[in-house]
Amino acid sequence: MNLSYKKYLFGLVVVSAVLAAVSCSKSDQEVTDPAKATTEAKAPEEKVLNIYNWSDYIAPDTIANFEKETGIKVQYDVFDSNEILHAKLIAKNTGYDIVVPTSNWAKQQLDGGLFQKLDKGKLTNWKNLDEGILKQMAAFDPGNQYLVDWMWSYNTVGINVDKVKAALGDTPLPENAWDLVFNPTYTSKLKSCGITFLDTPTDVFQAALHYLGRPVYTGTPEDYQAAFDLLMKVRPDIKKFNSGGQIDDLASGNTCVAYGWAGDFNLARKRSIENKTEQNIEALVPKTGGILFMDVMAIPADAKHPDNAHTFINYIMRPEVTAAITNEVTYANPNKAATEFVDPEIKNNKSIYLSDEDIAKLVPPGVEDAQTKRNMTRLYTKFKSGV
Ligand code: N2P
Repeated sequence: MNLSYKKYLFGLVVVSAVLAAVSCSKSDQEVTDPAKATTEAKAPEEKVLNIYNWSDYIAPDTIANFEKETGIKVQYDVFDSNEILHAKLIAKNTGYDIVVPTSNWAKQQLDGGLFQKLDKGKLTNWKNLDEGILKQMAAFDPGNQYLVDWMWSYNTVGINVDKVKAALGDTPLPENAWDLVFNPTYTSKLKSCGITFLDTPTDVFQAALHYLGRPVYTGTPEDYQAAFDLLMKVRPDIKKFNSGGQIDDLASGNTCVAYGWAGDFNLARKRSIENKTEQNIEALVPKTGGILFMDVMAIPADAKHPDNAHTFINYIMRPEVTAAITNEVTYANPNKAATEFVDPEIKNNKSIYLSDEDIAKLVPPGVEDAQTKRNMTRLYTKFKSGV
């Protein structure tokens, strides 16, 4: 073998070793850091993330910890109605990178092309999610391609136990908790200590339809008319329509009965204890079932920071991060790995983490079409004005 051939062979070995090292480090990168691999092709995103979520729905350090860890600056805005979020989404250019609609709205938005598909390769914590919840979500997000649950709960009746007992006098609490907001025998007595309803057509009609034993999401115009007639009977007894404000109204003793979200009723209970207002608040679990909902994270189609959005969603799917939110806001999360980090008091609260029997009774998430939603809004406006 002459020297130059030896040199040539040596060169070949060096070149292939370098090539192997390069291709190995590239494939390592693809496996461990897919986000980097995809961003390589485009200009890196500015370190900004705009989030639009429900009020009272996050732990005090969730955002601060994320910012510290990633250097991404978060603008976090809140709403308390799906109608408000929906109006922004259909007008486009919301400026948001993550929004959190409820299941019965998300499907319509998804079908309308308002969201972008998740890049599951970037969501390495996906494995922590509860299979049962993913299956429920597949009913409105086939294949779980667009949405990740933030928290879940159910619509029900919340009461201030002592005030309600006092207002009812000799009349015992009803077997069916829904009677407290839909049966004039009870509402006429409870109006003295203050009844509030959520201020949103969909949730109000869902409950009225459920109380009447009619289809909650797929009713005919005749079903909605019957629900309207029922609502009008209790209308004179309703003090106030508000959604986000129910927590403080209950915690301060301003109201004694509310139709709303179980999670918020438990939060009102917690807030009353923290603020020492001594109101005994309870989320009731109706015998005929509550109405299950999921509030889901989605990335708008025109989001400017989708990579940062994925980083945030993946962060939320960490067991400790989502458990801290549950511990703060008393809503159940969709993360099976998080349960061990949830405070025992919350884990054992049967109106937050429902028994299997009570879960089976919940009305599963569904979707009303746009026409039905318009009809509800028309009837709801009449109901609210009371004429
Ligand atoms: C949280 C409100 C949850 C909203 N405070 C229900 N979709």
